[in-house]
Amino acid sequence: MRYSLILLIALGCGRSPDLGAKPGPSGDIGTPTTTSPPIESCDGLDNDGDGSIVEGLLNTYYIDADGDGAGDPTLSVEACEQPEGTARAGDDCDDTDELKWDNSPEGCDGVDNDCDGLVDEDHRVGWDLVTVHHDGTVYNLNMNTGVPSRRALLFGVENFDDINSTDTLDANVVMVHNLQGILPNQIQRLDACTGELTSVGNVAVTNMPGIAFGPKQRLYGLDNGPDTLIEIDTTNASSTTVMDLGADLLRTGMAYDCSEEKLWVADMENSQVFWLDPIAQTSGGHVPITVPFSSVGLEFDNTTRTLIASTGSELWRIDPLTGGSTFIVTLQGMERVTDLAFFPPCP
Ligand SMILES: [Ca+2]
Ligand SMILES: [Ca+2]
Ligand SMILES: [Ca+2]
Ligand SMILES: [Ca+2]
Repeated sequence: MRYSLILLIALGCGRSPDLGAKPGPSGDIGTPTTTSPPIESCDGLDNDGDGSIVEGLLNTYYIDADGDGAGDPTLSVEACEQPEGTARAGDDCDDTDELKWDNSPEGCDGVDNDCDGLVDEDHRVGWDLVTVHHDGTVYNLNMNTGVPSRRALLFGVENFDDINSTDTLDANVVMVHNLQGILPNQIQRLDACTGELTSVGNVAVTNMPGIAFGPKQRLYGLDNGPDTLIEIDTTNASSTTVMDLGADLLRTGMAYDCSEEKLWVADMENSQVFWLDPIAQTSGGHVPITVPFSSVGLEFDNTTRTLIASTGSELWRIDPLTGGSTFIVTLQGMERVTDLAFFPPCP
């Protein structure tokens, strides 16, 4: 018995609670001891002592000579930090031109911004060909079938019957010109998706058979009384004379070629098209056309660099350089389409 008691004391009472585990440096049980190697940093020193100063830390940067934020893919440097005059990506298809880089949006500026060989080709691609009609409806016009589809019903002004010209600058700036009514030669702002018209003011002209946004996003109109081009203030419809047209005009349409910065005029009475440069105040390019107009709507199609004209009941395409005119389609159920413009699609 005496020996058994000694054994029980040895097994049950002499045991240390930490038997078999060595405390780590922090005092935690079971935590192994570790030592981090020195980390190489971009400080010009060989931090990890392997004989190399900056291994694994260099980035590639591309020379950006034209400062457009896109680098020349053929000229790169390796550095820890981005040097001045470089870009992170080598995606500049022309590092001598700050208006060009890979996949740049193709702005209408006469420049091939994305270097694909085509100038301003995407300008207004996907937009709808629209007429703001005297029956109080905004229609999309299908150029393949000639079938109009209702886009919006006009509201906000009393008289839609003499709407005769329309143009759009972007999704939020659309101007409509009303020939007569309570306020003749009224300029209205149109919400092109809801159809709401808001009056801007009355232009002090004899008669205005065409408006178009031109260079520097300014709104221009034709005054067929004195036969002049005028500039219209889009906030209050006040106007100033820009230049004489040098032709006796009556029924006309006007449209803007933003690549060449020219306003094109289709002149029904004299069966011709010609261009106006409102900045240089010059005109030219008069060529005869054979389009059977009864009224004139006009828009410029940048993709084909041709004019699209409505005669009242048909759509025609005009090569403005030669005057060559081709029939496109009959507008189904429509007889007095007097205005054409590309509008952005509605959401
Ligand atoms: Ca560049
Ligand atoms: Ca560039
Ligand atoms: Ca292009
Ligand atoms: Ca362009």
